Amino acid sequence: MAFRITARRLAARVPVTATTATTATTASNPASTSTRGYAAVGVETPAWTKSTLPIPPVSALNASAKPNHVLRAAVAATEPRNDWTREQIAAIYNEPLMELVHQASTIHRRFHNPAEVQLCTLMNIKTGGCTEDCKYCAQSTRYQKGTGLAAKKVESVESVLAAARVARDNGSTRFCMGAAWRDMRGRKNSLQNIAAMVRGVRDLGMEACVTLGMIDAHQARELKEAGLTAYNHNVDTSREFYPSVISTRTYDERLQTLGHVRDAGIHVCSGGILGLGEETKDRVGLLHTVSTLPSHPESFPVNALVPIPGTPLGDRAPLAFTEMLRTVATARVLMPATIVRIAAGRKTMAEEKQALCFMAGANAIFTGEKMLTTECNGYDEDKDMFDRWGLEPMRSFEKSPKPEA
Ligand code: SAM
Ligand code: DTB
Ligand code: SF4
Repeated sequence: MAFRITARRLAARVPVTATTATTATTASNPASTSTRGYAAVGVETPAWTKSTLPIPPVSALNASAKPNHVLRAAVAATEPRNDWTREQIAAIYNEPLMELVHQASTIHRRFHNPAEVQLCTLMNIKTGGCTEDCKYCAQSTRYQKGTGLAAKKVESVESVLAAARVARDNGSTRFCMGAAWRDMRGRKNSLQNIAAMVRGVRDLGMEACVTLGMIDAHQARELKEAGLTAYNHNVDTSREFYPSVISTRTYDERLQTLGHVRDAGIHVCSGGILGLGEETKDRVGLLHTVSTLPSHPESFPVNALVPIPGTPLGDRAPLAFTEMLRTVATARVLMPATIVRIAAGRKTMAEEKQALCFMAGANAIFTGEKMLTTECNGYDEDKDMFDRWGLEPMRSFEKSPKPEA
């Protein structure tokens, strides 16, 4: 099924004029029930416009509905800033949730087209056998006995490009290739193969992203030369909580890789994973790390833990959705120009919850058959959801221009 512009989407695009809004709110004037604006677009006048109840002025708003001063200043900002303090971030994160979502939505509409959501498809190009010990991950050899996941060889360039073509034909504009590696040391041949995959994906007119573990400055430059659009490397959580999740590489090593990616001129995709047993202060810490980088990541993925039986976090209870929503909304406020991506955990998220995330500023998803080892929301399921909510796929390179030749 192809993405299509439905009648409802077209109707939604016809703006209700200022005249309509004014006449609808002038209760003492009989002309206030004018149907001009609605009639003009062939839509029946909504009942609320016929109300004769007085509408209070903005100054009469309940004090609790007004955002705190940190959020108010953030809403008024005209460009991204990276001098946030943890206290400021906590003040935003802990704002009454409806107010936070409303303000995040306001910022979202200033920096992005709120109807557009980027579609990205993931492919696991090297499954399992990873030497790291990330406690959430299905692909670590440490938990292989419990997970039963067998390590596989690297996929061929041809099979990767065949999958990218399917993704493109289903509306995805970004293709992300993930490998279960700690780093790229001693993988010269693999890097050349991956460069060929990147070139092939770019030739299909798609943005290319890879996530291969740690890379050095030289490897980053090679990937840039191949035309790589973005590199995904998550800091995952706060600096303080990180050691209770991963012991085989440090937080600073992750930041070093992000520095190499940025220095090579590749877009940084770096986010986190929620529901690991962290506290609010750790989600605030995660947001602090990324929003105070020298420049904000172009993309911030928010993963909700998918508990994998056999891993140390395999039986963790799910995180409250409101924490996910707060994280998305706070990210939108702190990093207004960044693409905020709902990543792992969407498969079990009701459509209405996803819609709240889009409202709060999320504007990218992974779509297709699979994430890396777990299920993803399929193409058709997402197309139907987009139709129901008046969303449309973001065009390629609209937010991330094609790197120079
Ligand atoms: N090996 C590479 C690395 O660690 O950078 C790339 C792949 S790794 C799977 C990418 C990210 O996926 C992790 O940093 C984590 O945020 C997320 N992730 C992995 N397993 C997950 C799970 N079970 N639930 C939710 N997110 C997960
Ligand atoms: C990201 O932040 N999330 C994606 C992508 N970047 C590579 C990976 C999610 C993995 C979910 C668990 C799995 O499928 O194994
Ligand atoms: Fe390896 Fe990445 Fe999984 Fe960690 S998250 S075990 S580095 S594949």
